Amino acid sequence: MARQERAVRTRQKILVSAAEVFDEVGYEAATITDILKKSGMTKGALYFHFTSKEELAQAVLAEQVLAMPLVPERDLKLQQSLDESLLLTYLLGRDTGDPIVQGSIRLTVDQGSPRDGLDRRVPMAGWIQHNVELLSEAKVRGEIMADTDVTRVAKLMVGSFTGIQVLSRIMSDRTDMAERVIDLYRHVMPSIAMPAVLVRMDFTPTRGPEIYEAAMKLRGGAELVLPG
Ligand code: XVR
Repeated sequence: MARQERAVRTRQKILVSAAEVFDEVGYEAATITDILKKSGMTKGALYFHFTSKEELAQAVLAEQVLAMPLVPERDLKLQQSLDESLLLTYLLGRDTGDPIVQGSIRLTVDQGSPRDGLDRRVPMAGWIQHNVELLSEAKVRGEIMADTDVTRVAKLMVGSFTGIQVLSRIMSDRTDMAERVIDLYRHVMPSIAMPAVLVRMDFTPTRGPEIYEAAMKLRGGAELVLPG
């Protein structure tokens, strides 16, 4: 295996282990020793890629938006947004979860100590930007009302998703999260979508696994596939 490919795999493995530890115990309580143990890597390998716990956490935060697989393109960009929310919900599920997404989201919402040095704006800014792009495309296509301020709606969606996620984790260990997400879309879409678009939208809350399968198929050849 090429040296560079091996380095990429090692780095990824360390990141996944770090995300798992952050998800289990939170940033403060996590130690490099735990992360090392979980990854099965040598101290040298870890310190070659990351020099501190803070750097590891910041890298996990940076991966959050990237860790989301692309969902299949939909005729309606508003439907695509809903699909993404159901996919993210699926990736946060106890049995279906993605360690990077889960660990990274815990790092984002855990307030931490004021001087822990983590910049939690990185993933949030990424999500807001992503929503601005998707909603702008929806606007160009005439899916949403012309007077809609897409930046404000983008922030509303990211903030609401985060709130629902926290609530659902507390109240039901996220088992009711898909339902909460659908409630959000059922209430926000009528205030931004053109009526003819609204009636075409699918608000079924149980589509997460199906969207995930479709996203994995898409990923197939396109992405960097690591052997072994
Ligand atoms: O932006 C998002 C979607 O487009 C739906 C609106 C999800 C934003 C997720 C934000 C993340 C940070 C904390 O979730 C948290 O709970 C997919």
